[in-house]
Amino acid sequence: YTGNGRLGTERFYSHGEINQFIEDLAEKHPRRVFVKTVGKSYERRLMKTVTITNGDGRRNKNIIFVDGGFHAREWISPAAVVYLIDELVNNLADNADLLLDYDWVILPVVNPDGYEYTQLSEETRMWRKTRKPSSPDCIGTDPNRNFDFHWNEEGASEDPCAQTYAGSKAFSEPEAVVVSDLIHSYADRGKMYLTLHSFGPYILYPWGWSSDLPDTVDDLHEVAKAGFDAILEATGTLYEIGSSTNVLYVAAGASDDYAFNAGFPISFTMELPPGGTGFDPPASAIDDMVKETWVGIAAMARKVVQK
Ligand code: ING
Ligand code: ZN
Repeated sequence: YTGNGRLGTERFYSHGEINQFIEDLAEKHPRRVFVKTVGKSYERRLMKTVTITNGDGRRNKNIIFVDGGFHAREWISPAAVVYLIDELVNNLADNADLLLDYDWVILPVVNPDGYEYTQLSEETRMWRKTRKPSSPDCIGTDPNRNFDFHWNEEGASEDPCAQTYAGSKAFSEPEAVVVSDLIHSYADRGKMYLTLHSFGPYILYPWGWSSDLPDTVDDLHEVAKAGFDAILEATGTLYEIGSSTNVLYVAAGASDDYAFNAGFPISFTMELPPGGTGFDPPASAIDDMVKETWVGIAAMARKVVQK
């Protein structure tokens, strides 16, 4: 990475490189791009958000919040977030409508300790959880089971060695607290929460904690369908849409349920398509995958801003 505020799609980047990328963008576009350190991971990595605006200086616009990298091995997620940042900042001409009444707040890597751990070796490549010891014998909590909404009721494990360990209590993980604090600080003007995972392809909406559907399921479905249609037309990839529980499995304590309950009227987990053995698409697949993902996200955001 050359430090010029552009990150290509030819390889996966480290958490440090992604942080440097957003810092460089803020330096290059001081009226449009703002970086804030919002917390630290268990291993003390700095967690930074980048806020992207159109530079008109208007305050308190609506918010679209996007995060990636909850799960360590899902590398395509931070890659898609990096591409989204690049599009919004460096292609304002095509995306002006998405920034007119909206600012975008983005946390590219929620679980940087896990993400860095999976980059160490072949043996650690499939790590999912955080890296804080969970018992004398095991490490890590599933950050997407650690949120304080119906925490640990269904589809989470109480075994500290399990992949879906919910944690010793809700918000036992500093990384989940960082996301929760952001959700609350933007809830009053937050219009869409979007968290990128792999692998699907699915666009999932609440609830994950129960098979019940929210009262506003038609609104959720309409926005998801806009992403589905745009991706199908662009590449032919067929996403599946529905509530997490009904499409996938019941899982309480996930971030999308939490954001939705906190006031974000649209809240999705987008699970990008598989690659390689599932979680490990080769670097040569990044470019097509992140462009396809952006087509879907832009279409969903367009539906939201037009409402
Ligand atoms: N899948 C998500 C998981 O955390 C999910 C699916 C999201 C379930 C939201 C419930 C609510 O298990 C992956 N691949 O991480
Ligand atoms: Zn995941």
